[in-house]
Amino acid sequence: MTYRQLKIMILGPLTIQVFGIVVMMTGDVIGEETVKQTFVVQGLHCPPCTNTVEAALKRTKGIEAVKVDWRTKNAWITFDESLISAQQVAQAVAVTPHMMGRSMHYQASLALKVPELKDEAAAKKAKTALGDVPGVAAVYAYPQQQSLAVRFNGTGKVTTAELIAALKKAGFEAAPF
Ligand SMILES: [Cu+2]
Repeated sequence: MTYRQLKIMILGPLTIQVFGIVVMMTGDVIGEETVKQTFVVQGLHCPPCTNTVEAALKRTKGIEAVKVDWRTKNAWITFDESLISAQQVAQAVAVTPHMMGRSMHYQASLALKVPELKDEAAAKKAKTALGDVPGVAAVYAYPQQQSLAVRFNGTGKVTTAELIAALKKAGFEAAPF
């Protein structure tokens, strides 16, 4: 056996082991449940408000990227749902101090795409299905855009997957917007 072969024999398993530890250590950070979702933000009073909300969310554990768009009032947020749920993301927006002072508040609703949401009857059915999920405060349906927005209350950890499952039970296929 040459020295080279010996080195491979010893270092091979060692490398795998070290790599295994690295994977274990970074598992929390990388996560397997990273999702990018659209929230509709209310309370944006002027363009700098988008920076206020972005800065607060960037400091929040589990949120990896965020872009708040002044024109559409949409926030595109990338987060790891094994660390922070959609409801908790909305809560993080709600507790962000408003740049105009305490009389104003930011609020975020999760947008979902529901292709079968074509008329008022379907909208009513979908709203009822989601309204029954604890943690959901209100549901707004937009049949023309085949989408809906979910507003959460202050306590709970409802995930997007749970909302999609509740819609599926009611006969709707839904996906993050
Ligand atoms: Cu502002």
